[in-house]
Amino acid sequence: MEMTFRWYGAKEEKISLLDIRQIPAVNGIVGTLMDIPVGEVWPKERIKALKEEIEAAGLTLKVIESVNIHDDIKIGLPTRDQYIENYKQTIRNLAELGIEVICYNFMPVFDWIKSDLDYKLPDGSSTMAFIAKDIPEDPKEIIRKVENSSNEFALPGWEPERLAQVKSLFEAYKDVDEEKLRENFAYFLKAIIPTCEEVGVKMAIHPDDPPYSIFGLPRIVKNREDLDWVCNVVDSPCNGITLCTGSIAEDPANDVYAILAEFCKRGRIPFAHVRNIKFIQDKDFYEAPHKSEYGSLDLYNILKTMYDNGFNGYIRPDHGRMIWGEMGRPGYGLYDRALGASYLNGLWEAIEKNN
Ligand code: DNO
Repeated sequence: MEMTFRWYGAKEEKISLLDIRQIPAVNGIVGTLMDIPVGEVWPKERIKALKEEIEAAGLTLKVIESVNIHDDIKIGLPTRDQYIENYKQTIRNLAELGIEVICYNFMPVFDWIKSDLDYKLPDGSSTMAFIAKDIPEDPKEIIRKVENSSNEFALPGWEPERLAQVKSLFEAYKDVDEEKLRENFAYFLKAIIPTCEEVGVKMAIHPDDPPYSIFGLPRIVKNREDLDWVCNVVDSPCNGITLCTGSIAEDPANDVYAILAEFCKRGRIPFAHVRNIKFIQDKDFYEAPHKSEYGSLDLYNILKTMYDNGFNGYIRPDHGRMIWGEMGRPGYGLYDRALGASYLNGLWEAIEKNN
């Protein structure tokens, strides 16, 4: 297991690499190039510069999150082949610079959806929440809501340029149902996984967040059966999963422990996002502090299941609350994620020593 921390890049962050270096036992950065438009090739020089900057701070860069997928690929337009070629070139460029894992998602239009980015907890901290009745009917409303509470940071998957086209995007997806989306996903995986095998990179699909349909958009990475489909459609260790405990568990019908056990055992989880959520009622929840007693998930059991089933990939603490007066990108402040990393590291040490 190697503990990592997501970092958006010097121009996009208040958090410095040195801040991260000072979190005990966090050695790796989960990096990105936020400014490269979706669909374009990530230039080698830019990846090299990012890697050098991170290494100069005494950290490593082995995981990228995310290389986003152009909508033409998800919709299945004729232009997809060029975007797929670009994606393959990005994979090659990343591999040349030592990247081992690429986290990505296959969700139409939105990356993740929450109703609240500033949900107040009784201790005065704030967190993100999903409360079904607060999700507006008009998807444009949710964009306005997110923009108003993002503390002026661009949020992953909510880049303003893309969202400006939200109406035409909905139009473009109107004939894409689950079956069609799955077909397009299979086409993409069949095209890129051979390149990953050639250069030694693992793709790691992030589950849908939330793992059920919203705004009538299709969802195809939402439960055990979907993950099984992904792993079988191209049966290769390079075709893996970013197991996000928070996202999978947002549907109470999903048994996150059984899913972790199965796919760790199958060697298909190179990367995990580990966070806790607390159900309020039905599927409504807020993102809780990592420690088990604050949420609905048992983080000890999560890590123990991973350990027992041979997990040896990268982990990151997932979203944290805003605490100690910090203002920043919702979910991605320094302090609560650092607490999360330390807690997860502590659990892991105990599990390891007990075995
Ligand atoms: C949210 C993240 C997601 C994730 C993407 C991967 O905070 O977990 O935005 O990075 O879905 O492509």
